[in-house]
Amino acid sequence: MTELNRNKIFSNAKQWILEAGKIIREKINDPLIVDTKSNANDLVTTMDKETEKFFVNKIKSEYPDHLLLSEEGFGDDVKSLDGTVWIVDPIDGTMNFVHQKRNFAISIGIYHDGVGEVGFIYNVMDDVLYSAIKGEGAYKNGAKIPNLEEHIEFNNAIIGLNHFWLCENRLVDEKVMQQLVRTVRGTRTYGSAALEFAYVAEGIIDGYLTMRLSPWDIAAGIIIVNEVGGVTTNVSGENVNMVETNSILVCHPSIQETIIKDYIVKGKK
Ligand code: 2AM
Ligand code: CA
Ligand code: CA
Ligand code: CA
Repeated sequence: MTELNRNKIFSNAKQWILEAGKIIREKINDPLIVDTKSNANDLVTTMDKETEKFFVNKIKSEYPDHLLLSEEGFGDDVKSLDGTVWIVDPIDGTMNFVHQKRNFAISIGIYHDGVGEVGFIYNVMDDVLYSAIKGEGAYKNGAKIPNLEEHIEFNNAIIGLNHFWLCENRLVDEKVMQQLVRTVRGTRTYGSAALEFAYVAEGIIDGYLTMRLSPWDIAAGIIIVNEVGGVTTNVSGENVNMVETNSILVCHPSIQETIIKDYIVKGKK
């Protein structure tokens, strides 16, 4: 991708994401139709679908040869990252959107031949836009986010994770994960994977651990976190596959090995 193309894509995507966010804010108190997907707590609303269609229309009219991988099914059937692919989550944190009317984000990651080139995570209600262009650093509302600290101690870390790790589960012995929770300084559950990535990039949490995410949950976050020196793998330490679901560990590099070896591998079922 040439620098000229990339900069144009960045400015278009930025304009569209801000526009979509403004529409959501204006309609935040309008009546919603809430449906469920894979289970009773897996929600989708008219706003998720309308916002996704907004991006499909913008992207397809400006870039007819680009592909779109998106959650609600209005994009393309994307099987590989050949060419330019926009990976879009119109509302990440739909449960927060429905129950809290805040703490949700629009996430867009733009990949060219498998390489993450441009990423945006937009905290819609707070009007905070995280962005990155590969190799050019990460930004929060236009201000450069500093690189992660050189070294952190695991005992001083704040880790994002949800209760599923602490309940009986198929992946890891919950007793071992309870030990992780007791060892670190604190844990947080924000309910938006994209925002958890943004918070790792900002350094306000030091890691985020989750069992199963889709490409649209992580596509932008990986690009943004990478720019400040954070690392993303699955929970076994392997590279993520951007056209499949993955477990995810995104964190400061100095705690990655501890989390994988002393907890995930040790507690593996
Ligand atoms: P979503 O709101 O776009 O569905 C919630 O803990 C986080 O996990 C959100 O980022 C949510 O994205 C994501 N997630 C991924 N798969 C999910 C599922 N099946 N049900 C609920 N949330 C899911
Ligand atoms: Ca969803
Ligand atoms: Ca999501
Ligand atoms: Ca979503």
